[in-house]
Amino acid sequence: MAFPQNRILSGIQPTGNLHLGNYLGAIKNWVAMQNDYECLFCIVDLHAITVWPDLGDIAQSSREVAAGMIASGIDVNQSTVFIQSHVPAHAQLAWVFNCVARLGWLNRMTQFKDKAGKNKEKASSGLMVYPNLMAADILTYKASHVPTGEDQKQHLELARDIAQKFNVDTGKDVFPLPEPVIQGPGTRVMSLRDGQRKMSKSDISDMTRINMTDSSDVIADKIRRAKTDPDALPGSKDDLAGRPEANNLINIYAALSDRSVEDVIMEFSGQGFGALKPKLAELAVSVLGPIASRMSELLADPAELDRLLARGAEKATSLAEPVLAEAYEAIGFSPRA
Ligand code: AQP
Repeated sequence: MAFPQNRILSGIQPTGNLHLGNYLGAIKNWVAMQNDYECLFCIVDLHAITVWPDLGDIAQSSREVAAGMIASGIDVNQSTVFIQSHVPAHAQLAWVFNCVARLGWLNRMTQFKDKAGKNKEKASSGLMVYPNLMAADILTYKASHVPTGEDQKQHLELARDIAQKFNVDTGKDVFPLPEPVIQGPGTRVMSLRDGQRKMSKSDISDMTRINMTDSSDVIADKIRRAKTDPDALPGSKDDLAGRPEANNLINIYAALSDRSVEDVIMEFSGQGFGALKPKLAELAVSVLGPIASRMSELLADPAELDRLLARGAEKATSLAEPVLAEAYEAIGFSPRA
């Protein structure tokens, strides 16, 4: 059977506040991809429990992620938006992949080492096998492409290794080898308090990130108080080396305004952060303000959001179940009468 040529799967964890990094690094690109690809966007709640027992309100966060996607321009009539746990094939195929992937492969995953930290023995086994579930997310739809930030490149490689090993071991060409779609500028948004750390939902300090639901005043305040350095803004990209906070603010400006970093550097060259910050705040409010208002309208009707997500899950299930059945058959499981 021919594999889909233009199918994208991407996901986002319902682990807390959606932020500017999620918007610029993922959602904004997804909106743009809708016309070129058949898109499946998954709210990966099964991944969110790998940090057990710090669970939070997963159901509410899932609705917020759905609202954030729709408010940003994901069209649920064109793309499939759904919650991972609503489509059992993800977990079922992940089990198969737990048996396909070798422990040595998982031991090389740098994200596990980062997330587990020094206390590896206390990390959940789910955190260790998380990349197998990610492989299942992708391969259960035979996705041809996966939008991939730097931090997920290694996991996509692993998904390809799993697909290949499954096909070779069973002698059946069940899974494609998905390709990365590397994203443009703004891919990596850093913390407003430390330009060397990623802006993150789970950072304990809210001042490190701009949440997609922040009010205009809060956005302006966070940008005003963002960490900077004492020098004037440089005249070339090379001069941003060793200046992570300046680099971050200029990158954010460029990504929000759809301009090149060089162009933004030209505009602010020789000026202080006092010139950049108010303009950046104004820009961020002009982009995120309408999204935040639409999100709050959507969140005011949770039943309607749940209905949209159920429809997405139905569509996703109809694609995933035949692939799971094909994989089971290739393994040689007894067919269900
Ligand atoms: N700071 C970021 N810059 C650019 N892109 C980012 N993404 C996340 N943070 C940034 C992208 O958003 C998508 C969804 O990410 P995720 O929620 O599945 O997990 P994450 O990458 O682990 O995001 P967080 O915010 O750091 O979550 P927590 O704190 O729960 O671990 C992905 O495409 C990701 O690249």
